[in-house]
Amino acid sequence: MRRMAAQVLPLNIRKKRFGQPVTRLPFLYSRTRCDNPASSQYRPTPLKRTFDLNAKKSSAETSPSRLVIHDLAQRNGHAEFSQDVRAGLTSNPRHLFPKYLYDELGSRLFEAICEVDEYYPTRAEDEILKTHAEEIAGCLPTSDTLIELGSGSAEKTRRLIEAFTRQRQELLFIPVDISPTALATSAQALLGSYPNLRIEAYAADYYQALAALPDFGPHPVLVLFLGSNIGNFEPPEARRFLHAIRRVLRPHDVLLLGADLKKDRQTLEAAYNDALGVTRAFIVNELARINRELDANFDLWAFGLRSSYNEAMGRVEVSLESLRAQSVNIRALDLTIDLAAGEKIHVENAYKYDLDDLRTLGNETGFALERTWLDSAERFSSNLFRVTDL
Ligand code: AVJ
Repeated sequence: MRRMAAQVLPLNIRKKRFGQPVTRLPFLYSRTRCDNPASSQYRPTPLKRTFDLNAKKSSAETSPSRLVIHDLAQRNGHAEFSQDVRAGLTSNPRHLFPKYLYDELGSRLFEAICEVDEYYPTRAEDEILKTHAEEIAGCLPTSDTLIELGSGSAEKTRRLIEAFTRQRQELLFIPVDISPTALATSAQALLGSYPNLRIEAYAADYYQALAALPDFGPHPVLVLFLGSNIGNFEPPEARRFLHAIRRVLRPHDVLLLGADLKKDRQTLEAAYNDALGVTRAFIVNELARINRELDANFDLWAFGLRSSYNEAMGRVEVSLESLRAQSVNIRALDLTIDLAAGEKIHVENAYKYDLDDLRTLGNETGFALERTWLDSAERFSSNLFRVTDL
């Protein structure tokens, strides 16, 4: 495919969050087009409620902006979703993909998960970053660029942004997330907090974003892959992904990888099956998304959440279980599926690591594990990897 041309559009954002007053902030929104004529028909429908693409010219168009959002997630997004849902629901055993959990509501539900008592990883990682941010920033004294893959709300990242901006004049933050609305919301909040921050955001899946990143400039960059997002990858896929990160890095660049640690079954299963049911809502939301976007009729009450730790595989397996025999129509796919009572749809794995696993993963992908920090309860790890020869 030919190089993509970025089109920068003026835009006003009107966000209504949880009934709060409407705020408006002009910024640059770059809808990246490719030269494929089919793509010009593409309308960024999921953004309609948040972005007004027909907004009158705003001052953001003429004044230099501190925020650019490249929206690559829209391209072919619908076709890919349809194909993945068809393939997953017709295979045996049935499955769905975790990346589709993160629509606008799904991203918010994940943030809610981070607040429940049982889900400890976010708090544990935040404790590490809070305690060691200065030290981490000190590992790259001349770096002025932070790249975050799967940034979400970027709340924990504030610890590092603060340490970096304390130690230097200006910082470029390059967040990548599958959810354009999560990006827009977090970017606005960050720009409001840090006057010497610039943001160049990518709404994209990880590989798309790695291929589209701008030139890094002369100074080292720090790539963040936090929250144990690595846990969603099957081990070969985790290696492929770290290798893909490694290939965009230069010898002086650094990777900080957050990984949840192997631990007792009870703690792990509770973390993925909270008593309030927030995790269930988060997972069932993928069925709601299929109902909405593919004109399906999943009965959301007819599914239970099953999260169990497979110790031999070192992963928490998260599935939905059909609570009765039922058939579901997915009209946009012209597909009917018959689910038996007790039949499961696998939605995600959350792999857990130990320090040997992490060292090995680095060695196999062109990284050397230089330092690991743990939270005080030793549940979670933040790992600093230096680039080595491939
Ligand atoms: C966002 C992939 C890190 O696996 O812990 C949380 C997703 N799923 N509860 C995780 C998730 C159910 C989360 N990651």
